[in-house]
Amino acid sequence: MPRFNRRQFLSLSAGATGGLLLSQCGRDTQSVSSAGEGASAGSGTGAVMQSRDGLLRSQLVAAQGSINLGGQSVPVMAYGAQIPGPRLEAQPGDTVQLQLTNELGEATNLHFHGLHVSPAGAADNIFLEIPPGETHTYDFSIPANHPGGTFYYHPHFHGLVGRQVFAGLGGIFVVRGPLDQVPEVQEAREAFLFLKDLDPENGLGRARPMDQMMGREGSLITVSGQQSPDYGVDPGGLLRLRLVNASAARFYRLSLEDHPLYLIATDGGALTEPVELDELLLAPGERAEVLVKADREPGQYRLLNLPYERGGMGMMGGGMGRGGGMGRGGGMGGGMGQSPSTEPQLLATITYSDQPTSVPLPQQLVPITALPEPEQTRQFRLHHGMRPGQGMVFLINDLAYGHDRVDTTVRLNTVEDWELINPDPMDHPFHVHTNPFQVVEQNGRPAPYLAWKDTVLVPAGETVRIRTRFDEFAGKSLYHCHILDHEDLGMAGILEITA
Ligand SMILES: [Cu+2]
Repeated sequence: MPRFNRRQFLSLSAGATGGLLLSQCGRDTQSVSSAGEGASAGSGTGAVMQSRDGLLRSQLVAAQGSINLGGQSVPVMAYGAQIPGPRLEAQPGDTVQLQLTNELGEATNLHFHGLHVSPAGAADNIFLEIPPGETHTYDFSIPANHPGGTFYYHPHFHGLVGRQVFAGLGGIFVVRGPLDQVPEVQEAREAFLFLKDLDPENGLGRARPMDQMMGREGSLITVSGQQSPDYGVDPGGLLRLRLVNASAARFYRLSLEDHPLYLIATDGGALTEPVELDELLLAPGERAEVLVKADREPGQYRLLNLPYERGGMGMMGGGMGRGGGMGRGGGMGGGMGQSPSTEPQLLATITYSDQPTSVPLPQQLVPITALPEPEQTRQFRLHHGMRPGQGMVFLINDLAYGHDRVDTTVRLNTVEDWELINPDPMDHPFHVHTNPFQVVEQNGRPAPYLAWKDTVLVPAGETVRIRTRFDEFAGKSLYHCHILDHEDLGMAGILEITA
């Protein structure tokens, strides 16, 4: 007897309501509908492209346009004329053939953020340049032992990364895996929350000096292309939120009214068991999956973005860290940084349905093995400065990014510890391509649980130690700050993995 499959139904309804759509009528005056304002099913909003018979074959067009959001026309760049771009879904072992056509009027390329695939050739090669008007086909294999998880594709052409991501380019890349087979997780409703701020005034403009210092933030926050969307949950049931911080610089400190969040996956996939949290901080580039247990009074609850102070420039060159007079969350602004919102912001609502069910929280998820002791330890200092003739620069170990310079050479199949040291008065989220890592300790405190990450927040004045194995793929790769204006201004280094 066919069994009613709630997840299938939900993916259809999410497809009908998710995503902002740039319509194709007219070239420069593309009229656009936000999905929440009546885009109809089948219009292409919230498109999902899934692999079939081991092959994910798809096309993406990157183009400029505008969307109508909250009564305002917002200039954007988008994949497939929608924000977020189409969701790509594959399985471990699949081949990906993705044709990217660049209609942006400037160079671009693609990065498959978090995927453990080759950094070379036609794979996750961020050194490729796709000139305007040209098409390139990405073609790579996802290893058969690749973990499942919520990954993220976005442009990565150095110098334009912040601008293009800020303008709206990005999408979710899901690899299905063992976490999807955990019975309680399977029973949960599934929702994708692509957190992206947009800027009606300067969405496609040049970065202003303040934007360069702190990274660009837009005043309009969208969740999967909508403003404060609503997600349903059945009383007694579970809701699985797959969260992606797709913003170029904005942080999200998430909290759900009257409900804890049960963390079940981080950037690189499943945890061993759920971790109960009151709130969850997601820096740019980070992803997480949480379960919400609908065991409160039926009603509507707000998913909030709580205030968070990520530092600022302080007195130029003053180098004041936390506690050095620039209180965090103490109501003082960040010096020359952006003054953070002091009020919680509404991101979404979660509403109980009238169809009670009973799904317990899972006890066990997918086991994680700790990496062995490192063969080598390196240090990376993340900081900024002024350079004559260049102005503001962002540096790693005193060097700004050099396209022709290899900064760090490692050997394939070795384990290393990297000490990420942030003497700056502002936070820097650190991202490494190609191989995930485990956080070992933060400021000398051991990490509270084992987890796979590819982006880790290094708060102002703190040190974070990560451990990684350079596994399977040789070639040139990258590490960098995921405040993307910092990356474009130099806070990036080339990693060469030698066989
Ligand atoms: Cu940074």
